[in-house]
Amino acid sequence: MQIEKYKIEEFNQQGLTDHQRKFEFVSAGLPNIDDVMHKLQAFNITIPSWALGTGGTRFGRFSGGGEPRSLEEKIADVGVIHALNRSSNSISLHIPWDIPENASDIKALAALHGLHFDAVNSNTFQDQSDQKLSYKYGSLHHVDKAVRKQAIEHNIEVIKYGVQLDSKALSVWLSDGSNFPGQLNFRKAFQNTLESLQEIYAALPNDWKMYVEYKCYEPNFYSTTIADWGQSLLYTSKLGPKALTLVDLGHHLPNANIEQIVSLLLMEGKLAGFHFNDSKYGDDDLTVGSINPYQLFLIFNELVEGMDARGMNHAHDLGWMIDASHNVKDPIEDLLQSVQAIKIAYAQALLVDKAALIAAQNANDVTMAQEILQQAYRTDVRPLVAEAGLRAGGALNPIDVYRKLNVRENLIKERGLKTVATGL
Ligand code: PSV
Ligand code: MN
Repeated sequence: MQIEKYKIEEFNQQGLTDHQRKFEFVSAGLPNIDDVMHKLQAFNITIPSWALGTGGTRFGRFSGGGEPRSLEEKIADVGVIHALNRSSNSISLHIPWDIPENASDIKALAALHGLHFDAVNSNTFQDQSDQKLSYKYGSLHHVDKAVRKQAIEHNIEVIKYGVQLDSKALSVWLSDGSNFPGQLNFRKAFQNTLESLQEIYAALPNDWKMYVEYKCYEPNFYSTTIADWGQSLLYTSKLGPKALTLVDLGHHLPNANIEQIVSLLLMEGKLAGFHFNDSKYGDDDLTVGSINPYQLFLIFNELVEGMDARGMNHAHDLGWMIDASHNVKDPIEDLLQSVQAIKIAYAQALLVDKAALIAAQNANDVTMAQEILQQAYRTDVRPLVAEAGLRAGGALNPIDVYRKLNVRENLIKERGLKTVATGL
């Protein structure tokens, strides 16, 4: 389903006067408003192909219907999101959940929606029906060289799919680990993984990057071979400049200071980018900003500070992606909320008075440093984000327009209530 531009414009007209009043009020006090607006308009967040269907837990899955049944339909759904927010201009595929049978047709379809392909993701955490050897005891770290070889070949195949789609990065997340003490020799598991990653790294095209994602636990509950940012950084440092550490917000032990991790990875030039989500307990994959929006703001504060220090382009020099699951909400609405939350945190971070913050830090003025951050965080930047969407040709209020156009109802009519399995 494609959303026509004139329909979005019609709805925008209805809320325009009220929006303009709010925008003028907020922007009046901001000396860097033009820069902020420019950056907000340029900022896009990738949608993962596996997030368009309803998620679930091992206890059940409750579909709202109208879910995409094919890669083509997933692209159409991302097209809906992008038409509404003008901030989601790419899609990330997980292989083999989504195999592009005819890459040039798929690219052309994506381009019709103004989309391109971001990182491709390999999957060695599940066995596929046509697979010779099992990943029950791991993949790239496996004690059996033949299993490692199979997993390496899969990653190289994923790169080949990515090349056809003009992707520029391979994202590797390994579930490899152990469930019980004694099951694994940590050193050998590390070395096997490193050697396997080195073979994959050697197959990367020159202009590609390799993202190495870490996760503290699950599905393994005693050890994970790439469990934290330190372990990932060890691999990415040994691999070379094309290898970078990917931060998925839900992959840390409780209360980890993620913003500090982000700051140091950035300082070392080793931050790949993000899988955004939110969580209360573990890898909950909740809507971005739904539980701890202040943490998200603090992360963006470090990003803006650190990227500016390195002269990086905010929009293009890191990978920005959502990795969330939607068990009780409409996936498209949930993704619209996540993108909105990311843009709000980014806008707030752009408002931080950096000179004043540096002065407060140098004077050990702890109270003032906190005040400066909270001044930015407590600014209602929603009119700025709405204005950026409007200027880019999107909706003032994407969820409102999505509902008024009955998009989900139309998708259910078109695709039925039948559900498809999404990768979980
Ligand atoms: C693992 O929990 C993860 O965060 C990885 O990024 C996977 O690719 C994705 O979720 C989907 O399972
Ligand atoms: Mn992830």
